[in-house]
Amino acid sequence: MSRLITILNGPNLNLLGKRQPHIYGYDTLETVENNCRTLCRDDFEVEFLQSNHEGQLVDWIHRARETSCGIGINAGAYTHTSVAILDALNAFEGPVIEIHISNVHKRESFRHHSYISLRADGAIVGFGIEGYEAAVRRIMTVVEAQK
Ligand code: CA2
Repeated sequence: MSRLITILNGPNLNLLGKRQPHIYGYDTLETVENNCRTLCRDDFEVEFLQSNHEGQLVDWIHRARETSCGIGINAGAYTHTSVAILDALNAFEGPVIEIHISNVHKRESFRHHSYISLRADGAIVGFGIEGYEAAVRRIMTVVEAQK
């Protein structure tokens, strides 16, 4: 069984730590990636990806069908718009955990609906960047239980 966990990040998350720290904090995506890798130690591997393009995220989800045991996804604004990402996730068989750094339910109403949630096995919102480690931890637990 694969021991690779795919963490996907959608549009604008490359700006993490560089803009709007009052919403998203001061840590960069590189720090988040390092935190996830540290958590996995030698037990699992992490591939940590970011794209501003919907189709690229879809392609990575397709690839994960062959390579990965679980997906953590912060689809950014595509969370609220993308049936294409939902369809791709529906074709992935392992655990899918949805991540949002901010508490989307406390924000504008257009952020309250998530297409990703129609597929996700769990969701973490409003825990800041700690949500990524929680997602990785959950995927490791689910995958270990399947052995
Ligand atoms: O809270 C989250 O993680 C979001 O997925 C972030 C998205 C937003 O559209 C979702 O509604 C909630 C936005 C990501 C933009 O990230 C930035 C980070 C720093 C500076 C500017 C944008």
